Amino acid sequence: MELDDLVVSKAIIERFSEKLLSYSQIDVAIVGAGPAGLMASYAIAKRGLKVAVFERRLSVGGGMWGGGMMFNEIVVQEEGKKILDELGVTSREYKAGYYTADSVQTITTLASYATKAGAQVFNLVSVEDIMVREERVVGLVVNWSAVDMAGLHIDPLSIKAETIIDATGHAAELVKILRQKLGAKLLTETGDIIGEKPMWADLGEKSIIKNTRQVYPGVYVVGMAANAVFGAHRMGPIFGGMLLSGLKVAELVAGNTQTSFGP
Ligand code: 48F
Repeated sequence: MELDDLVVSKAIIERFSEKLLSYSQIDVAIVGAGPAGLMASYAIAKRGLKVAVFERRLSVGGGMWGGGMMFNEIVVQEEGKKILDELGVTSREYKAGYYTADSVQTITTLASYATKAGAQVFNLVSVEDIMVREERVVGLVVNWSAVDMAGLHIDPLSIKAETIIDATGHAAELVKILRQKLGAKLLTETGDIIGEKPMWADLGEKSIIKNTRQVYPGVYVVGMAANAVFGAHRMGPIFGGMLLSGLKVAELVAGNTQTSFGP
């Protein structure tokens, strides 16, 4: 059979358009495909909700690829190791209570589980705004990252979602937009973004579960964004908290119904 270049192009255009249309109105929209966003998308998809992840970069995985200072190993504690075991990621004990794993294997496994469970990742897409109705966030405003990078004056498109999750890491970009554009009073102690505290792995990891919660009607925070918004410590290249935070937000938005791990 002779391959037709035009068929290849049309296949891509049609199939991508189908995906985008199908995910233009969804149950849950996650901003950021770092470890927390990916874990959340997997656990939410497993619970049967329609979920998409919008990721600015070409690749998923956020800050996990580079481990610590470009040494591509991550550390997890006991609770994190349990999740890695369930996902089938190889880990090794370093000292009692500390385990290491290859960051590339961890991300690729997480991404594989998430997408096979039905989470749809839209990479190369930046979330630049929120869509609101009265006092509730009802969707996201998205554009190609390339448009932003090139400084082109091109209007975005909108995605409607019942629930939005800010998984943008240290920057907590979505919640920042909420504050700046809507002047929204957040469900934090001060009503504002409290801001991330310096490195303290133990406290950072412990507080992230408590901080993974609703921050405004329809909007949740997960991963490092949760600690940044609620004013807790950063934790550096220990990643158990990111995975646990992803599972927690899935329980909050989709109920505690997941029975097992698996694609
Ligand atoms: O930064 P990131 O990995 O966040 P995370 O999942 O994990 C934090 C750790 O990597 C590390 C740490 C570990 O202990 O402290 O920092 O909480 O992933 C965030 C992702 O969100 C994307 C960004 O490119 C990255 O892949 N992102 C950020 N802002 C936007 C966005 C945006 N406006 N639109 C789309 N994607």
